[in-house]
Amino acid sequence: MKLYGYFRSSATYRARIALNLKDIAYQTVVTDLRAPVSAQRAPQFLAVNPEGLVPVLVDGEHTITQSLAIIEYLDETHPEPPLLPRAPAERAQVRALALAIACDVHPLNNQQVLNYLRTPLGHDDAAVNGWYAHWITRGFHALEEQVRRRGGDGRHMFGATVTLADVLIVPQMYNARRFKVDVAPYATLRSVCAHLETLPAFARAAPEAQADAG
Ligand SMILES: N[C@@H](CCC(=O)N[C@@H](CS)C(=O)NCC(=O)O)C(=O)O
Repeated sequence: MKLYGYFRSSATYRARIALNLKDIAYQTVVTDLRAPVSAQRAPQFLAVNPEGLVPVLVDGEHTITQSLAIIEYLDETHPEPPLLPRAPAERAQVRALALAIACDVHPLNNQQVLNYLRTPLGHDDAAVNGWYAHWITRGFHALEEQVRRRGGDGRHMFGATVTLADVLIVPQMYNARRFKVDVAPYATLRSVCAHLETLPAFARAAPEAQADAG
């Protein structure tokens, strides 16, 4: 398999974690998102994904965009270890935690949105950083409450094994720290991430462990 991605892209980080959890060998196609390279807007990349976003997974004749679609594809084609519980109500709970990150936090803070706030909307770095922190804080506040109420094991977002929700929280926590958002109030989320980051599948997927890190 081939994964188009960038070391610091948190959506790519999710896909790397899932590939590692499933013990699937893959080759990275480095897609440097930084200006002036902006490889995601090059015609060769747009031919692969017209959205101009990473990650993209290529598995034989299949080209799959969107990190959640990629992760569910991997979970369906490589069922062990499962990333979703068996019971429908529990699957829904795990998906809800993951979607709270993937739909309600991350899209507001991705690079193209931050760039648009700067140009053409004219916001300065302080305003853009405030925007970034606002959406993470809102999302983390709700997630902390949901995970805490459920009285989990303090090592996972849901239950006592790694799920899709865990695959999503670690890259989002990385983003929060990278942008110096105060994560002190989210003791449960921090404890979950501290445990998950020690697992080899997560550690090998970390941005600083990638060949293109720098
Ligand atoms: N919903 C998409 C989001 C993908 C996304 O936002 N990717 C970012 C990196 S984390 C990207 O490619 N940004 C390039 C840009 O904004 O120009 C997914 O989950 O795959």
